[in-house]
Amino acid sequence: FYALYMRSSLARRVVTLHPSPRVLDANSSSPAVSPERYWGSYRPQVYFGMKTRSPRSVVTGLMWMRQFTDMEGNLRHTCEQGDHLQGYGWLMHDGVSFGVQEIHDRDFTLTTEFVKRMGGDHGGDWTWRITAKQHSIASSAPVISLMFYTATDIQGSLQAHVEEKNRLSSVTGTSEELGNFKITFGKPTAGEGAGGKYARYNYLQTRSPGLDKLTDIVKNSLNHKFVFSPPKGEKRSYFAVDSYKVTNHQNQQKDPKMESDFVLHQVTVQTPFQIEVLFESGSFRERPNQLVGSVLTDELEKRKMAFDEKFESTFGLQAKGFTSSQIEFAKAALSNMLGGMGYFFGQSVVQSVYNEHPVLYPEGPLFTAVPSRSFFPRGFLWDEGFHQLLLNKWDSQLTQEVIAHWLDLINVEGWIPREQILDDEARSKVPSEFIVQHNENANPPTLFLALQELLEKRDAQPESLSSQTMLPFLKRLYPRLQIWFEWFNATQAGPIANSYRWRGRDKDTNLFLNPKTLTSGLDDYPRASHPSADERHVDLYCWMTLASGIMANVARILGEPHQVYENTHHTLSNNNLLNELHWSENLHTFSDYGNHTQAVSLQQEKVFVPPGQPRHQFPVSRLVRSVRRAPKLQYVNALGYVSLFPFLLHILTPDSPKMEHILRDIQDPERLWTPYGLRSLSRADPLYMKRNTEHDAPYWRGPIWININYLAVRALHHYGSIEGPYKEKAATLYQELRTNLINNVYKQYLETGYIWEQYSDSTGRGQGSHPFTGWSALTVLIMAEEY
Ligand code: 6A9
Repeated sequence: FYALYMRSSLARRVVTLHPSPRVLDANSSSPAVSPERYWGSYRPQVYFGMKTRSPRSVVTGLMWMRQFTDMEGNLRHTCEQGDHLQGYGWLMHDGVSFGVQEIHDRDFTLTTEFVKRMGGDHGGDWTWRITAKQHSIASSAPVISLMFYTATDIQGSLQAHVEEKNRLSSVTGTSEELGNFKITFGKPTAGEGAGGKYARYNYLQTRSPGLDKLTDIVKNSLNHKFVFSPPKGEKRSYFAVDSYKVTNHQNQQKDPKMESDFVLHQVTVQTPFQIEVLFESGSFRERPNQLVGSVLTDELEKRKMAFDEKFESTFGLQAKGFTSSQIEFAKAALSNMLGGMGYFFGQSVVQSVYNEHPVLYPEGPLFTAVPSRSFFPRGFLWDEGFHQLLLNKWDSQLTQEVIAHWLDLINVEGWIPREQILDDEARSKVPSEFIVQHNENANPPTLFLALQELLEKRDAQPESLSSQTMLPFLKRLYPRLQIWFEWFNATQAGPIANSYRWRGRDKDTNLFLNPKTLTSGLDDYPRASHPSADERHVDLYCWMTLASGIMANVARILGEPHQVYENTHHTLSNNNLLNELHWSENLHTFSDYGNHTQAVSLQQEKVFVPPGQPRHQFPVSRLVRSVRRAPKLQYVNALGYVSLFPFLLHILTPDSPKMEHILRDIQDPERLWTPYGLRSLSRADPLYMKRNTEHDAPYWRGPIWININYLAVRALHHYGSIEGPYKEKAATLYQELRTNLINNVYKQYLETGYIWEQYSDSTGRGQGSHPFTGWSALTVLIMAEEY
């Protein structure tokens, strides 16, 4: 019995939250405490939508489709690369009160703007303005259907108000978090102050089994029987929402999710046109006027001006002489990180060795930026530290809140799940094998980088509001930081004293050219060919050096005992130890160590599919790894981002002779230097641009990544401004690398309409997921020279 009890209590640990008081009060996101941030564009996964920062928020959103086109299924809703839009994203967004977005569809552009107005007890009002314009007047103006919707998520209710047959003029509703509210749909005009336009109206009122099903519901309700017949134009039938049957009524009663209301207003009209949608909060009683028409225009103008001013005073790009087009690019980069912030609520699926099956993590909120609105619109732990480097410059209060949300997710062991897939919408985007998060797995503790920035800003601006809230914030954060740090120190310890090792490498060594290390964040970057407990990883050693230093600082500020952190930091910062553990005399580079051989390759192998499988009896060929020489314990012969970490995180002393080698590798075009930034893996490396499996293209084996390049520019700036034998060299390289990075990311943006996940080291072209305005947006800081 005792053994059983032990086992089940061990099994529960992974889903037991840390007992220290939460950093965030339970009501910290409520409209009473934080009205300005209640409503927001916190649904980065849709092209345009808003919700509140509350558990099961009522959501609002926009779908659209072009009529009379041969293109089937051009309904747009969630951000999808498959939609092949020519570009979309926020041009301006202050993270709080307004935003301006442009969406370039095939032959027209939608501008989506929102402005909020505070009042009442529920986060106030807001208005949307959608403006549609065709691209070229050479062809006939496209007819577009905009579909504005609102949906509840289990709680709350909505009532549709229909006038003139099919025109939904408004939706009223009530929910726990919003009280009563009303959404009014304006009629399309040819522009502000201009007359009305011929339009057709349709609406849908139904129930939905979940927010992840909204697109399907609309698709299944489309009917082609409606007729668009403008006064002087041709009569044509168009697609519109008609009726949608909730199928299983039995189910509807049992599943509370079937209780969700879904109301959609479709307006079909020819470009150019403009439409406004007004949200009014029931508790906002004394509004001077309605936030529509010229009132809205004036408000928008004011916010735009304030945004421009704050942008210049924060980043100073005009003063630095950037062109107005470059500055617009930088504004878009920042705005997309702000406009890409999401408020997610739900539970991760996690597993420890004590759980036979995956289990559900406790429910909780996460307010976070996301790397990519289309491909991974959810929180990633180490991405977030980079995001906050930029956002902290804009709004330190925001950074504090985000860090608090992440640390409030920590469990009693000190573990934070790396990828936060919290609700059905998030889950619907992830293949099932990637959903479960394992508690042995780390991810670089980049939030310490963000904390470092917060502390520096506090020193620089002691009078600011965020500096004043800093102490109470740090106090509550501290026990969580402690256990987080301890978790890394204990669970990711290496084979010998003061060394560290990433857990969770791929185990099936036969299938991969080099088993991946997703936990390090650098996925397929080459490590020891044969994962083993003998490994030690130089990037993790450096992360721990950084983390221990920040821990010591925070402890000192709080008057807590700091000796242990200081000692760790002192030990790890000792370059002799670093050299002993990680310097490869052979390769003249910092390096991982482990059971390794260079003599590996992928070979075609003919195999017979086992009986019972569909292609039984036919030989199929697949790639398997062949090892020509047995591995042995040695330094891993790879040169790339991992080798640079002692430099990237400023652990090398400025007079270290290793600097010489590092700077040489950096500036060598045969190794890391390209005209577009530093490549992730040396061109001379045996695994340079090698696939890991048949289906797994090189990722961190050559392409240029902006987060690490940001660290590289920052390190060159650092070593270029402190005394040492390499000062001048570093300063020169700083200028060149900075220029190359800015020019390329900017050029690709102009050419493609997007900021990208990574850039080709041979052509500079953007590649991978897009838009990717997570860490690639750090280009703004590189422009501003804010490190
Ligand atoms: C898998 C695909 C529709 C990979 O930016 C997030 C992470 C980084 O943290 C990491 O360092 N990216 C980098 O190597 C993207 C990870 C995406 C995983 C999504 C499911 C969905 O298919």
